[in-house]
Amino acid sequence: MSLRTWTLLAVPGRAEPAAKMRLVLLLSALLGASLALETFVGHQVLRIKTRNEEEVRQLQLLESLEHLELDFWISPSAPALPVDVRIPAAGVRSVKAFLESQGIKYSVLIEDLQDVLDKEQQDMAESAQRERSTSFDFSSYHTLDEIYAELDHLASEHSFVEKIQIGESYEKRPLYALKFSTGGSNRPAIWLDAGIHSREWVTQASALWIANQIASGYGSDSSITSLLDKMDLFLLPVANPDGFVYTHTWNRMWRKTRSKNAGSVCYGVDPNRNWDAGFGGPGASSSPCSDSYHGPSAESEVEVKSVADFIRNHGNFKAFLTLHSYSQLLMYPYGYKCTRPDDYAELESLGRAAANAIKSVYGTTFQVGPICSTIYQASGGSIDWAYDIGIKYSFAFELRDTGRYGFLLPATQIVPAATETWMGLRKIMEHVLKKQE
Ligand code: 0X9
Ligand code: ZN
Repeated sequence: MSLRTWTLLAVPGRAEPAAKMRLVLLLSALLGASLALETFVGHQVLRIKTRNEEEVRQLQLLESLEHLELDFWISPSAPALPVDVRIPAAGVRSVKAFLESQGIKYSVLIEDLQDVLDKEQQDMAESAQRERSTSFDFSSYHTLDEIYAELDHLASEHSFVEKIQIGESYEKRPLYALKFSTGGSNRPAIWLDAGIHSREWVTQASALWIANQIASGYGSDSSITSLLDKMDLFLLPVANPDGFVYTHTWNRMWRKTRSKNAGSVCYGVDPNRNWDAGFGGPGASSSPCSDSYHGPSAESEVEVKSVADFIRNHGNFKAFLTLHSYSQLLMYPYGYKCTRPDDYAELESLGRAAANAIKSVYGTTFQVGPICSTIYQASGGSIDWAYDIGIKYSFAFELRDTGRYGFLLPATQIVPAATETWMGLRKIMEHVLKKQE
């Protein structure tokens, strides 16, 4: 039984609506704190600024010490790039003492993670109350069931939008995508996914807003209309549904899939280290307890294999776009190696044009570049796989913010983040269409 059902069942039937709502909120809070959701009281997120290779090495050493249970939101890679790390309450003092003893500079991004999580839960509960009488609220976070219901709703409202199932997760949840197609057979297509890392909630939420934008823009927005007159678009808003449900019910900070690892007590594989592109190379872990565990073999995760099979079977994809958070980056291959792709010049200039389009909305800056030099070397990533099978326009977006809230971006920023991201996506899609003609 889900948390939500629990709280609803627990409400006495004859309570007045206002009192009932207070009870629901209270019970959700109590249940959230005690029976279900893991709490993060006293956890801090630090931003560490390294100044040389030696300091990077110190942090990489820290990252390798699994018993400390540090959660690197941004892993150490090069001196110029920031490192963000969540530290459980018990370790805050000693990690800070270690950094100070080494002369490594840091600041506190989040004082107490649970305060931010409580606010997020409260926002969701309030929006769920508001929504009963109205339509889907794009400016709040939603459960998997709510998102899947909205896919049905979008498909029912627009004749050229269809909900398709491309597979089933490890825990047997359907992998639903929206197919936007105005005709033809097996037209050249664009792929867009979100939420392969389950805790990156702004991505699933943005994907829904973007789906609605595209659905309602056909026939009125010239860019969407000319695109869908020639090409199909496939949008997978929750690429890792098991992980996503887990972030709602047990651990908001869950990133991986939920598959069982043979011979280990730890669950899950990093689905963005599981693609068949430099599999098992640098920037992936062979330890099942690591958040960047690559898994036993490429495509061992059914969520990854389902998408890879779908794209291979279709055979006519021209662009592969994927949404992650956070850091405000727009990246292209490669991540598993640090050499430039053949299409470097075109991808770099298209990336910059997309970043300019993003910036034109609210002034948000996205850095552009290959994965390896922009964030860190990471093998087994999806866009490298897509590029290497011949899908030239392969980009990974890292949405808002740059660390103030990290993965816990307040719901008030969903629509702004989605709006600016859409401008960047649209720039890329227009270019892909132009190259088709
Ligand atoms: O580590 C990752 O997988 C990505 N960063 S995140 O903080 N969202 O986990 C960056 C990797 C680049 N993306 C792809 N290779 N698709
Ligand atoms: Zn991610």
